[in-house]
Amino acid sequence: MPVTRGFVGKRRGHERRLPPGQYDVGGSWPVLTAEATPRIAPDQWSLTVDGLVERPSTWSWDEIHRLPESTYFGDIHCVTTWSKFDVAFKGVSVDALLEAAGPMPEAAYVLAHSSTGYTTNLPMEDVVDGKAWVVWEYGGKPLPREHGGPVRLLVPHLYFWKSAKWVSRLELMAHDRPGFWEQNGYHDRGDPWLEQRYQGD
Ligand SMILES: Nc1nc2c(c(=O)[nH]1)N[C@H]1C(S)=C(S)[C@@H](COP(=O)(O)O)O[C@H]1N2
Ligand SMILES: [Mo]
Repeated sequence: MPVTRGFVGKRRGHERRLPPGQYDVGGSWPVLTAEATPRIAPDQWSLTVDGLVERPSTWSWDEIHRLPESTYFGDIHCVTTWSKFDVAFKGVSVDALLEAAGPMPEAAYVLAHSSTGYTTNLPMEDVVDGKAWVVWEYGGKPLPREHGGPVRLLVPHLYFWKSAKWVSRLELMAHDRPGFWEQNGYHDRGDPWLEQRYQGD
């Protein structure tokens, strides 16, 4: 029956897009913050890439805007089970920052720091080759403060707790060091397709 086949095909497409245990949150964008939302003026903001790099580097708001612009259009997935389809972010790729800073061969992990004290850890493989961004625009508008504005990290292929809001530093390290949620029971890597929500998943 062609009609049944079409229906099944559509459902399969949707399921392919939604990682296991997730639902489509639709038009809203929930705010999830474990701390008070800071007010950071763009001219007070800066981002440093240091640790195991040849050239420790810091960019001001103006300086980071001079790097080649890069965009993400796609989906995001929160460990609290909402997923949001077709979001558009603009900023720079983490690759561009690393190219300037020159990671040393021993650099195997990154600890992303927020100016609020929040941290989250990532293997280098998860932030290179066009998989991670530092972003300041959402849907063509400045990134809202409650969502990490002026600038947040964006690692959309992992659960959203890896996308540190109000990002201020990327520290390259030889050894893995758990961040805030990873110390509090969340999975070390957080791949939504493997449902890596909590330690032991
Ligand atoms: N600095 C900082 N970044 C953070 C958090 C936080 O509490 N502080 N929460 C994380 C978590 S658990 C999630 S799910 C996402 C939520 O991002 P949103 O509020 O923009 O949806 O931000 C992540 N980044
Ligand atoms: Mo979260």
